Amino acid sequence: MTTQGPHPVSGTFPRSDEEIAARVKAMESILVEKDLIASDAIDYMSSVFENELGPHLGAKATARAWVDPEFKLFLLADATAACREIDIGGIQGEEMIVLENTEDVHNVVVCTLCSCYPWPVLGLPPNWYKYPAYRSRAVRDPRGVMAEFGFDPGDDVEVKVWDSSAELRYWVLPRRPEGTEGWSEEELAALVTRDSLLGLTDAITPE
Ligand SMILES: [Co+2]
Repeated sequence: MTTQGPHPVSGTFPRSDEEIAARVKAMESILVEKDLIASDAIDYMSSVFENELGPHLGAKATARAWVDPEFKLFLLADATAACREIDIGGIQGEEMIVLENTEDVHNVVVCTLCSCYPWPVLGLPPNWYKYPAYRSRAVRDPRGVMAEFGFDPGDDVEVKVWDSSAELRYWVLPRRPEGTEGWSEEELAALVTRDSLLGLTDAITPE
């Protein structure tokens, strides 16, 4: 997705990846130079966000819910506690709510105000999640946004849009794809994408 227009708060336009990388590098140099942060701390944080947090953890929790009805109930009742039970949790995931997609209801997640996102299960948000175009259109025209992701939930399915905040961060439990009876948790987890955990698509249906 692309976006037009300046950011409503900062007034600046989204920048190129190269420009963002240069600005981050400059800020990092200043923080290290002023002794505000050690460079190994920055390396550690980067490595956590690149290698440890991410949609593979949301996929793991989803696959567990698909094979374990008790865990699924726990996840829907108290996502933060259920995730903690399988060693998933941390900053920006203190209050998570999981929304179950069904035959009749398809849920979509957005943060209309900024970019609140459940880091422990999804990692950092993609750039488009932060852009005004997504934040407004996900509310006004969720079916149109899903169509851009190549997905159509079907006319007889109710679409609900959920607005995350700093206090509450939503994510979606996609429907278990047909044709996956008897699959292992690892095999099932491979069908769960980031976009499906945001409700923009379904999980992948195997051939
Ligand atoms: Co936000």
